[in-house]
Amino acid sequence: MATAFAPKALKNYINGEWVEARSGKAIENRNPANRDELVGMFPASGPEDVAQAVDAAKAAYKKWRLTPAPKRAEILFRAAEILVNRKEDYSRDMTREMGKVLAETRGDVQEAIDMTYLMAGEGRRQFGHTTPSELPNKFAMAVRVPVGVAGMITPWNFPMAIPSWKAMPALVCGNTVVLKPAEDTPLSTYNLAQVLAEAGLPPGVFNVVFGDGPGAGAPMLANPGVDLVSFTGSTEVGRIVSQACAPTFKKCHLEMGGKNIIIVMDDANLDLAIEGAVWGGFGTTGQRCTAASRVAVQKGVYREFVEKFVERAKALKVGDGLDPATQMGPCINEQQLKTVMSYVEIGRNEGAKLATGGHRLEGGAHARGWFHEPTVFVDCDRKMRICQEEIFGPVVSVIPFDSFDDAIAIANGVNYGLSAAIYTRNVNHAFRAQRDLETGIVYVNAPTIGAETHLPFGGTKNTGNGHREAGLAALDFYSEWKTVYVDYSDRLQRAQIDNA
Ligand code: UN1
Repeated sequence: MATAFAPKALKNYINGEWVEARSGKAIENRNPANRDELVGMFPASGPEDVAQAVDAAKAAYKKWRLTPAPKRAEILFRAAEILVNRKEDYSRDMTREMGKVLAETRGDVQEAIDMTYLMAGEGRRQFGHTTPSELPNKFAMAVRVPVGVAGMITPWNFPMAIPSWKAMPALVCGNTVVLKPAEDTPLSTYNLAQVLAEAGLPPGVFNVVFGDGPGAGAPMLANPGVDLVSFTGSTEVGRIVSQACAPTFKKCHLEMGGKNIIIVMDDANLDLAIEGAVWGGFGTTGQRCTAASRVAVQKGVYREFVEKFVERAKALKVGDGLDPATQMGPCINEQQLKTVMSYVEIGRNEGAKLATGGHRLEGGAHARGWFHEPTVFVDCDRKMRICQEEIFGPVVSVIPFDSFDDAIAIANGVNYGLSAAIYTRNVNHAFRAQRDLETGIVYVNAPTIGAETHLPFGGTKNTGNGHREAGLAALDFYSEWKTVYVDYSDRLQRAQIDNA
């Protein structure tokens, strides 16, 4: 398990070169399972570094937009192959900096591979429309064109997958990129930049600026050279991003919080539902925007569900994600752990019944990490804060319900709308649920996590602002439509007027 690992000193990647931040200051990247382990140091960038990266991206855009899409795609194809070869190393790096178990970091790198291959394929598609003109001897079509310089701000929970969801479609559509990854997980983005450089991406097409939100994120949002912004993170920061994009009318994609639910009907395969609730609630330590932090269970099976689910949660082995026996890793940092602990307090105070967990794990193998017990509240009321607010940690609230309609009302009674799931063997309920759940993603007989890269990903209400990433939907965000009319009649033809 223990491989030799030397802390890495990372640099920004600007215009095809690895460069220090102007400030000369560095930020520590520490292992959340063992804060004594320094994973590396990365630059604390500021407005000047960001401006340099945006200028490089702007200059590179001139050529990159004219590079044929199939040729851009060939570089992505090579990048995907390199990622395949380095999957194991990059997964280990990711577990060290982010904490989730190795099986999951392998999944994260795999998601990046999937997205890179998918978008490599889109190099030979990016279909537009041709349509008859209303006038004779006139041709009409709509083609996709790139938007320009794309600014990206990415979170720590999917440190390679999410940068890939954003960068790959942006690049294949002909945009150039400036990416600022989360402070907690710079190494995985560094690895991705390394891969893109080796795959042969021209200088300036993909740039990485490390740093924190105020130092490096804010100047990116304010920079008039940035044409488009894609952000994944909290709803609070998403609002700031949206406002910062408004003055210069940047095209803005926001992927924010969730309060996802699993509905378990009386007729469900109960063992399957329990398995799904454990994975959906405690996978990635509950630190997914798709995490199942609410489970609503119909009264006929409520007791049995609670008993078995609590038992399973209690038995989860929490520890260092590099240990193959570990089932759940730490919280990402001290602040996140404190948030989890404060929600445990909130749940207690509002009268939810704590069935298991509720404490920070300390001592022994947990002494130097940000570990928290898998925690289950039962007999919850739908209006409680623990049933309404995103916790982003290993806390699941179980809510009893009477009827199908009741379950849908509970599901929809939150301000978020990312993912929802129903376990039932009744096909009518399954179809009504997929129609009536107000979320961007619905699962039938599967938990709320586990979206695949070739389908649209995103949510409604306070989760998103109407855009989707992944799948073909990503092309819609990273390109604009240009409508082209070619009149070959050799005379003036007036649309709507020469109508006879
Ligand atoms: C996220 O939590 O921000 O569907 C993304 C899933 C993963 C992606 C989650 N494929 O859970």
